Amino acid sequence: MTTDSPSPRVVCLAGGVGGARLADGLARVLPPDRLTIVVNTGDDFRHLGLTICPDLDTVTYTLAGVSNDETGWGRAGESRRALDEVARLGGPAWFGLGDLDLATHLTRSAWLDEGESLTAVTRRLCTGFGVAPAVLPMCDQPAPTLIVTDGGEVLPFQTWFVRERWQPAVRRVALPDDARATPAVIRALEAADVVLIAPSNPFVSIDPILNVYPIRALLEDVPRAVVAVSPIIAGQALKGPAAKMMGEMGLEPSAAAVAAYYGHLIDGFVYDQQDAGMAAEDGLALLCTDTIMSGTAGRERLAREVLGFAVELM
Ligand code: FO1
Repeated sequence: MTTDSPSPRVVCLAGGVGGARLADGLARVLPPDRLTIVVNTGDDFRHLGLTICPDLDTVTYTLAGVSNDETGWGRAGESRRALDEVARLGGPAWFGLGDLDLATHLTRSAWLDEGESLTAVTRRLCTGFGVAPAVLPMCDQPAPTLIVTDGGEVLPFQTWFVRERWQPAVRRVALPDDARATPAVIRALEAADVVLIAPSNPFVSIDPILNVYPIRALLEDVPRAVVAVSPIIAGQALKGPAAKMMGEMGLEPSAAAVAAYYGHLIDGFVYDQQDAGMAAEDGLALLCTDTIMSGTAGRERLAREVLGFAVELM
């Protein structure tokens, strides 16, 4: 951002590793009071008696600089002594919980059990990790994403994603119809100059956020720049099942199809240089650049470019 104009108020909708990395880039270029990250909680589940919030933790750990760079989720320098013992005892060990990560789930679960909201607990955890921007769960109530497979089976998200290694073909994603945004999320969106949709999976990371009433309406109705970054590069997702899901749900796995999927919700679309020349709907502003965030410098570079592009659309 330039020194003579104030930074825009930015809300970033994020889920998964791509979302956390763009959020980290934004945190490096914006003052903390100008950035709010609204995070998907559709992946949350109860496991081993604990409340696990994978996307909130991925964002928190990434912004704190303590995430596992190889997997993108979990902690760097992690050990698995507790999980090995769960396995030895015959307990459910299919979800990879490290010892340090378990400390987060134990603490969160204890505070939730005391009656605190997920928003309040997330704020306390962020303070503990030294994360300054606001990291907000999309809602405080459970809002689980379900996967309806091609065979008609209905699987909880983590069962499909981790236990089944996202192999069962997806017929559709089922989202709850009673999820309500928190006052903190509504306030942030009402005040935002720019809303960025991170390069996260549109169906299982972004749609669960847009599905929370009234988030989609706030993006549609209030005049502000809404810009999405493509999670698809040259027909592939850098990580995860987005491209595979698109094929299974009858969509062409391409950046153009992602732009068309977001449709009139977005004013601008950022896509990778490997897809140079992509065609899009008339009226949609396009930015073609290197969207691969290599290291922290890559995250910061993309964040600056996306913000510069979005500010022009305000
Ligand atoms: N993803 C996996 O593919 N395998 C795992 O064992 C796994 C464990 C895990 C533990 C904590 C956490 O915060 C995230 C974890 N993830 C794991 C990622 C998680 O499933 C996310 O929901 C996905 O990355 C989708 O965003």
